[in-house]
Amino acid sequence: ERDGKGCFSERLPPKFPGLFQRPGPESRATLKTLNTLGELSMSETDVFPVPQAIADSALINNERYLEMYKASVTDPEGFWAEHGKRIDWIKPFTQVRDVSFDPHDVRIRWFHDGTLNVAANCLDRHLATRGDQTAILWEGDDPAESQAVTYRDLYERVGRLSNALRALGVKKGDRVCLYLPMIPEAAVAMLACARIGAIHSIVFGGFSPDSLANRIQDSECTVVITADEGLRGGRRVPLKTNVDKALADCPSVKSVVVVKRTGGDVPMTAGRDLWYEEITAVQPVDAPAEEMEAEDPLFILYTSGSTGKPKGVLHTSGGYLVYASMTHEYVFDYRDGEIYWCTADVGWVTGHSYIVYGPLANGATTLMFEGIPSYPDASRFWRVVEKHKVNIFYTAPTAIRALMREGEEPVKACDRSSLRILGSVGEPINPEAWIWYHRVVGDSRCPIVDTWWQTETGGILITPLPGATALKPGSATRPFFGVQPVLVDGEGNELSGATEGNLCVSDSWPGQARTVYGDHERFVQTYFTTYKGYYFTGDGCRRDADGYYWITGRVDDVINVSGHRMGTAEIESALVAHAKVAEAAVVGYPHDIKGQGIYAYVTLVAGEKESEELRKELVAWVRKEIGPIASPDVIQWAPGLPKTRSGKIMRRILRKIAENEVGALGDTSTLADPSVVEDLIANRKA
Ligand code: 6R9
Repeated sequence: ERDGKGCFSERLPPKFPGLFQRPGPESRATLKTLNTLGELSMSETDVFPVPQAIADSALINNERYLEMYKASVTDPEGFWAEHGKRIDWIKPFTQVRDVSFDPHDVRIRWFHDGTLNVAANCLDRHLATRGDQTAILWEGDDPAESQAVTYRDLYERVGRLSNALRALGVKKGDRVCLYLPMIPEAAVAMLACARIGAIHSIVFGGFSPDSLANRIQDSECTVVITADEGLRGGRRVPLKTNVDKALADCPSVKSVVVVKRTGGDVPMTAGRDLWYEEITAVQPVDAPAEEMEAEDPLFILYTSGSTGKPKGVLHTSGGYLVYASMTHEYVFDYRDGEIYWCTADVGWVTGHSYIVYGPLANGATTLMFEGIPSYPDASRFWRVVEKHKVNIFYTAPTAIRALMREGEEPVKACDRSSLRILGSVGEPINPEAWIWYHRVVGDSRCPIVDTWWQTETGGILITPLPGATALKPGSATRPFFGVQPVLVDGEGNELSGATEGNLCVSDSWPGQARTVYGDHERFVQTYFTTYKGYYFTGDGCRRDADGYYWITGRVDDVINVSGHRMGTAEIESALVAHAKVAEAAVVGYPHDIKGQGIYAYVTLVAGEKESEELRKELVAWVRKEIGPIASPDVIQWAPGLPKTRSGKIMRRILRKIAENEVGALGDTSTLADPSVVEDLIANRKA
């Protein structure tokens, strides 16, 4: 059984057995009294109250949170009519929302009669007041390299590229693929697309030529913007070479624009490939901004699901920008003049909303980091914090866990007194990592905002607000304004009070994805049919007596490796595409650093021999097919896979074996051949 959707009854166990000690009934017995939302009832050891200094100065305190949250769900029209004004509209909207989650008629429109330009909101409107302020503070892979790009510089760079893209024939609605390293040109390219109304589709530089080709084909991009090579941890990433390989199979692409990053020697195809520096140098800096409707597309971002190929999640302009900018301001309690650093890559949604669009719409200084946390050494993050006096720092639990291993010295060696707020995103943070982040990195001074959201949600949905929310390590705490989380059982019945279930959302918010590019039916099927009337997130979740939400991980066949979403079906297809593989099943298992690791069971075709050499070959094969982020951590040879009599693979059993929970296999009576399981247990890879 691909027991994907709605399999709450077969929910995965906690990702960190023994480590991820979510408060169980025992610790709840220490509670004083049960209370309403906002008034905490836990013992002091479980809760980190809002520091007084932060509560006094923050944009939103708890009273204000409760008031605004109530207004946002009792009168969403009025609430969003007001907050929709936080961005500049060319033609102001008069309509606030038009929403239906009915699977026969899924409709999500926000501010739909308004017009705007997203790039003008991120650039032009700041020129008069903060033209000379740094917009992008770029820190290179090499610690000796950094660059401050002011709002005026950024406006001019975006203008030149907008004109250059128009000269290449790119018009409103065309798709442009970006396959770039973390350099300012990545933000410039996003904003240039937004300025001329082209739809960008960013593909993370860690994806293979094949993955890149599939994404380019699916959205029929006409232009690719890339760099000669990327630079990460001192190593070169062959971006242009990967593009050349991908384009063997992408007839829609007419031009490739290449940024010179390393100066590495890369072949240029005459009539197709152009140097970024050459085509932008000859263009003027002013480029008229296209007037876009609120519901015109802004970007496509591919993400993995439980079945099939990655989906092109589509976000539009008005609602997305309102939501990205509002959450950036409130969740990080962002103040004018602060230095804000999100360590994500622009290849993921976090980079879209919280490196580029949210911060720039708010006129912030956003730090963009090209490198990795471990280069040149394990103190790199903290050296950057010290060097640039970072005030707000937002990263992923996997990075925290990796750095935790290096001890406290690399952190303590650097001055972190500028830090005010810390953030976490991408996967559940285990309390041990949370406490270390809080105590060591933040010197027990800085609130941690554990922000839960998804590519599909466009922005943060469940999160503490620094001045309002007492924190519990491991909990994403409470919903943001306008967000109505609902927990349902396997049949879709809404559960109330302290409980555990499948996490859904019962009403829309402005940042919600509008469709899957080119396949609206798949959008409806994936998110709106499992539980009627709700948006289904694919995550499991617990709600405690204080109304706090604790995300427990995916309930479908998606695994989260170092904060990166991977569909197990994709990895299986890649394995099966190898000539020597007959069958493969992939599951997640708890991994100390990555959160989840990739565990693959592989059945070879008859006559092929299991060997260490072949194991390495298969790992390399998956890296080539999908990219390094999909490399299996474990390959176990499986003479047979556990199947039902009707031939369906029982993944529940495979997960238990991978997790080494072999005592708890559950019901195995439907197995066609029980001896298969005994063999797998006996040959389990540690
Ligand atoms: C923003 C992003 C989404 C999936 C999501 C969930 C997991 C993200 C989390 C979290 C627990 C958090 N996730 N943030 N789980 N606590 N604070 O990561 O988007 O790449 O689409 O992944 O990541 O499982 O469903 P995306």
